[in-house]
Amino acid sequence: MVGWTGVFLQVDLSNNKAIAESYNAHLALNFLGGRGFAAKILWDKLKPGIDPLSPENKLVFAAGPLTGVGVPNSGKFVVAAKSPLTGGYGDGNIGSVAAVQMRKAGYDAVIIEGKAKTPVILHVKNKITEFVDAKGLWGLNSFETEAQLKNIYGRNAGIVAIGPAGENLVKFATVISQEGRAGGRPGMGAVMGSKNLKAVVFEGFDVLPVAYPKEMKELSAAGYREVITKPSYAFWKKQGTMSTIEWGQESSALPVFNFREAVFDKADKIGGFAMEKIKVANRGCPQCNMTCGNVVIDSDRKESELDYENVAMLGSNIGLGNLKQVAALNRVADELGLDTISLGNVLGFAIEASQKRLIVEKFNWGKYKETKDLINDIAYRRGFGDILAEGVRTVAAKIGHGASDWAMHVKGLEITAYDCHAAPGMALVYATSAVGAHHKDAWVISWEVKVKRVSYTEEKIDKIIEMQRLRGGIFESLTVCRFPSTSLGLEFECYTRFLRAATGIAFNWDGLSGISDRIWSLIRALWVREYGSNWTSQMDVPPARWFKEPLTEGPLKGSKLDSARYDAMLQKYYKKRGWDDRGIPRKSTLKQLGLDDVAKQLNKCVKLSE
Ligand code: PTT
Ligand code: SF4
Repeated sequence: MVGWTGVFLQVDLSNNKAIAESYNAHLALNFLGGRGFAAKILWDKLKPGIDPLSPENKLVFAAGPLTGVGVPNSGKFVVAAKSPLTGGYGDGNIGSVAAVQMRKAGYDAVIIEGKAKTPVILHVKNKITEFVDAKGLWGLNSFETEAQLKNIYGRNAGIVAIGPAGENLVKFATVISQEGRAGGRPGMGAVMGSKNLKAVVFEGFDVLPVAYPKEMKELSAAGYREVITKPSYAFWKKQGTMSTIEWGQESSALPVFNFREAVFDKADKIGGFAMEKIKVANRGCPQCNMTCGNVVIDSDRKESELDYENVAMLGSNIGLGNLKQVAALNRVADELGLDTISLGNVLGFAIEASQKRLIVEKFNWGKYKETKDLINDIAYRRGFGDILAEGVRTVAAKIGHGASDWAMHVKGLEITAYDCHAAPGMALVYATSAVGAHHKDAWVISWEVKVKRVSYTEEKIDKIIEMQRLRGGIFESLTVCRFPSTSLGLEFECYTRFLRAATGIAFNWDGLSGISDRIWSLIRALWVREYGSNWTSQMDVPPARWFKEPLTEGPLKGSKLDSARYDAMLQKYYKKRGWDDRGIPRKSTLKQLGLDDVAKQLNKCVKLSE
């Protein structure tokens, strides 16, 4: 087997044990890497029904056959576990030198279980794994932690760390690297914290073996060259994802006032062009010449790295129209290790609840200082912040009075920054994403606004499935950044050529989509195994707000989703996926995907349809 290291590192923090374990080619060929490996590992090794914050949960860092071999934008890996926020499968994709170094240390994945007695750093240096005392680092923010670890292990060490939010088990704490890379929205930082694991440091010195080294070098060089020649490259380098603010405003798709509206009167103040005026540098993942992280100087005169999601969720969604202040909130979230998307949601929810006088605390739209204080309260679990740290699903259930209607989440994971009052396709994307509401698997909305926007057509469902195959399955498992392909138009065939040079195997679209479908249904099986008889098709329905409360502003004023048409679209989606009317994979589908054992096991939790 060439192209994969063929080895996982199994770590038990309770007993300070680390064992390298070989895996077979069957696993690589059927699950590829990254998300595919994470899902298979969790299916095989995770005991169903465990508390996600208990030592029994498994935290998986998994890379793919293209990670670190020189392919453009391939310095990424997946971090996965059972999510404390959703109770189902959780993962995120993070760009970091750590991804490259983990592979060079000889591992395609590291699987961490147990709980250290006192805070530790896991240090993986080729074949040697150390458990290093981290008492002196516990309590530091993620930037300080990484800086101290770089002083010890050197500038080339790959580091992923948590901040105080992860230590305090905030359910949407994320994992941070390189002062602005963040991954694992569904609480992967809290899972690290629950294990007393402050950081993982990777150092690797192996040359990664590939099947055709010369071809790989040439293809990679050509890939980098091609990216630069793409027509939108120059603009991308200026704005990265930030131009989506202007697009969102024009398209009535911005999240505004807790997703109540979709246009923001101060959009131009927080958009891509406003950002350009305060931008000082580009930053990014390793092995990338697109470097989409926009570094700006914030209102605290510190550097902050901006992407669309951060700005929309900490800007328009909470009514804040001052970009430097938005950047300062973003910087604080990075330091504390809070996911900015879920954070923007809980903040918006808290402000709305306060305005509706459902809580005694006083919060207001667009107030920088009080919002910053509340963010700190969430990370340190003080006062009302302690309740918000549980995520909007739980807070809404506590508050009652119909608050669940405007708690903007799917399956407990807060919605990312696209309003769907007038975008049924995107609503279906959120509802059926692998981890809860996330756009990563299928950003269909930019296509949707161009084609019969407020329609519930079969064409939309097909487009979503095609996108989920490419992004949610293939790119997440390879593991490479999707932006060269989805934002600049690098052809899909490049990836089959990279894969052949890495592994010697001639994968094509059909083969790769088959793998992707296998991973997709396996992840669904993981969810169903956790929820058992509580699983219903209601799990795949977006928040009631979009169905009940039409937009009151902007060109699409009056728009809202239609419940009956949405349900019909969802059922058609299930059918195309080979799932039954509850959204559970059929026995025949699992068998056809080579998941016979999964079918047998799952049938013990819920009766599977034939
Ligand atoms: C991702 C989610 C996103 S998606 C953003 S901005 W985006 C937010 N970024 C955060 C941040 O920053 N700080 C913070 N404290 N929390 C944050 N939460 C949010 O996390 C990121 C890029 C981006 S920027 C996107 S779309 C693409 N996502 C990819 C993906 O998912 N898969 C893939 N194969 N390639 C991708 N390329 C792009 O990567 P989650 P990163 Mg992230 C400051 O992890 O959990 O999936 O949430 O990885 O290295 O930071 O790159 O407009
Ligand atoms: Fe990372 Fe952005 Fe480059 Fe993708 S385009 S690899 S997210 S820096």
